[in-house]
Amino acid sequence: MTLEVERKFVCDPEIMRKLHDIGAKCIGQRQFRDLYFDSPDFILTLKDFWLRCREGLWELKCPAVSGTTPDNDTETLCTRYREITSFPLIQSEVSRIIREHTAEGSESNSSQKEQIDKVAENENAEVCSADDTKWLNDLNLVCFAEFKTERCSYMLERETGAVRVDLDQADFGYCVGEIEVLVSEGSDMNAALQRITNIAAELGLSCEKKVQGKMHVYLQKYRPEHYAKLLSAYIL
Ligand code: V4E
Repeated sequence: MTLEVERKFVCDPEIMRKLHDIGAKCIGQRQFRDLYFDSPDFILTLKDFWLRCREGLWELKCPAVSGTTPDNDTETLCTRYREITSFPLIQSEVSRIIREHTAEGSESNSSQKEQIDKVAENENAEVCSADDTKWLNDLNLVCFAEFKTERCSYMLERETGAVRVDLDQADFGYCVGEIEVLVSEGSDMNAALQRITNIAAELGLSCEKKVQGKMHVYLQKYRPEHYAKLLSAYIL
């Protein structure tokens, strides 16, 4: 399983020149549309799970167990998530979370529970395609965020490994940069964090507060109730 470790940063007007100066190679520019899904009472995101469909490809970002309490700037400024991209795995993981939540309360009736179980057991696997919405309906999942991003991606090759930098411009008027390293679960996390810190230093980024992601700004702007719930649960 892959872990995505990343640090977001504020893009200043000089960022492209700085990337060029430190030897970053532009590896492409693309535009994509993201749709994010959750239950109407935010079961997934309140547990820090992010279910997304990007141009027909599904992904579930799950909180990675850090094992340590953030005690330095690197830890605090970086996020890490486990990424699941296999559609059947996403379905079973999402239905497990919803089922567990349902078992804790008594909100669902028996037919809803049956539908959740069907998705969990993946009975629909053969008929599900990326744009199939039946499984979303069965789990009572709705789209809570939809936006387009224009992304310029760069790659930096260092002795310790490659580091990716993405510059994102969202269609609701927010720009953000990300320094990102992908690591396999169980590999040296401190080394990954150090690679990110080194690139941040090369780019002259100061040790500032954690920078808001696109979702943070989107929810604040368009979904204030959802945003408030996540803030009070310390998810954002
Ligand atoms: C994990 C997460 C969300 C899902 C989107 O993640 P993000 O990496 O911000 O988006 P994007 O478009 O860069 O995805 P990629 O192309 O890298 O797959 S939305 C909110 N979160 C949680 C979160 C958080 N709590 N704090 C920060 C700084 N970022 C994300």
